[in-house]
Order: sequence, then C-alpha cells, then structure tokens
Amino acid sequence: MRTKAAIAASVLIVGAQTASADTRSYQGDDFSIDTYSRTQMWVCDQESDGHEVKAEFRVNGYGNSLYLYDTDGANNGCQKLGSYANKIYQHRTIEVRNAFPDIVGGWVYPL
Ligand SMILES: [Ca+2]
Ligand SMILES: [Ca+2]
Repeated sequence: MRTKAAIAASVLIVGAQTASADTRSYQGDDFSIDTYSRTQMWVCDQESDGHEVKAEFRVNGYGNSLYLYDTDGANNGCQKLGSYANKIYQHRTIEVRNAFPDIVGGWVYPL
C-alpha cells in the first residue's frame, strides 16, 4: 500500500525593499515621494476629501521649484512625473484649499 504524504509548502512573502530609500513628505495622509533613485516624483492623495494635492520639488541643476498635481481630490492612485536626468533633492506635499490657506507639509531631503 502506498502512502501519500502531502507536503505543504509555505511561502513567506517579505515586503520588498526598494533599491533607494524613497523619502516621503506627509500632509495628513497625503504624501509626495521620490522614486527610481530620486529621478521620478509621485504625489498621492490618500484622503478623498475633495482637496487637490500637489508636490513641490526641486531637481539638481534647476533653479526653480517644479510642481506635480493630483487634482481630482480623490484617493484613486498617484500622479507621477519624471524621469529626470538629475536627482530630486527636496520635495514637500501641499494640500490646496480654495477658501483657506494651503496646508504645507515639511520639506524632506532624500539621500
Ligand atoms: Ca487631502
Ligand atoms: Ca487623486
């Protein structure tokens, strides 16, 4: 008589660490994040509060701030901009409000 042994293979899924240390600037749950070794900018609305969110960011070699907008006020994915030839060296999240001052997240400086 043959005995069949069932072997349960358990697969451990470990959260993948991205190659670069992506850095986030939060405003509430909304955030901006640099990705792809600081060459691409994302801005992610996580609140569905009707307010537009934008990332203000600066890239090495450019004098002025650049902006990336998530305008629909809904938590439905991130907007992306890049890739840049040079590195993003600072960014922050800003919630845009029409009748009130914008709410500005802290600058972050990705390494
Ligand atoms: Ca918001
Ligand atoms: Ca959105």
